[in-house]
Amino acid sequence: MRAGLTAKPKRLPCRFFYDREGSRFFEAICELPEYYLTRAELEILAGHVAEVVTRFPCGATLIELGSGSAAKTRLLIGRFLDRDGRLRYIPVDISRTMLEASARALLDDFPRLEILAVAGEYQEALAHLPADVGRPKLILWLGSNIGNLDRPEAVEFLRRLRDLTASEDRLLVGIDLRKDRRVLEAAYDDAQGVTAQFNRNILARINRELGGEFDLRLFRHRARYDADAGRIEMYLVSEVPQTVRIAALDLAVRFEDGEAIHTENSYKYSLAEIDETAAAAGWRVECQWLDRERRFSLNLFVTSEPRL
Ligand code: AVJ
Repeated sequence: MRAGLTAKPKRLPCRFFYDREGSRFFEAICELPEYYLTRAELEILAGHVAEVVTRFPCGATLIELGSGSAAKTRLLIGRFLDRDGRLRYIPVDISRTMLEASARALLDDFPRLEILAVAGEYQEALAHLPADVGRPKLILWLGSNIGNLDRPEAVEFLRRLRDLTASEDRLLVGIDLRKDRRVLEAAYDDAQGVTAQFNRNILARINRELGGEFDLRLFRHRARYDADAGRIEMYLVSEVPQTVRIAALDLAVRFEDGEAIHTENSYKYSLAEIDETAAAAGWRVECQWLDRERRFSLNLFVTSEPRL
């Protein structure tokens, strides 16, 4: 937080959005009429779970990066359990509270599911996966969570995943597509102001956890689409000149009138960019499905090179 707030221009890492409150706001975003991503991905998944599951023999392990409430994952879990009678599920999420709640809810509904939950950031969590993770593996990276990485970072992370996988494994990645600016900007600046609350929660969290004195009313939510970069950028813009104290950091942060904190990037891909990104990281797009309105893609990646 200190590094970001003393940087020029100011920025905060988007992973800090997801405390208990932030995770709730995000769940609410997923229900918004403007936020088409979740519904589009669910539509695709519902149409193709069987196709995904048939590629795996009995006894597969499901690993999910950024599992959140795991609402969409239920389709896959249900299908695997119907067929195999058992399944090992390893959800990884930065929000411990969300992870615990979703694991409990899943066990209530699927008593034969075996869950090993890992709370942490992706990179860290991957290092903590048990050495005997079952084979074959299906790794899920849904919801366009890839969008928070810049393009070189996305390649680098996909390469790390590739290094963990064998030829019988698969990676199922949900990726939001480039599209009309109006559709994108509405999805990240909804009429009810839920995304604005989600964005401001990062300041509320500094207040709660670090003794910050941010007045949330003095920061405006801003979302803009940079069509060249293919990314939505979110900011919190100071509406007045002000100085904000943060006790635990022993820091006073000065804001000029209209000065912004960059809080999130959400990258969008063309179909060609998906192919290029996969290829650059040692994957091949085995299957690709779009929703009816062609707003979102679900991609089944398989390794393109034999492992050394
Ligand atoms: C969780 C990163 C996929 O970028 O669409 C939603 C986060 N931010 N609305 C996204 C988010 C504002 C979301 N991801």
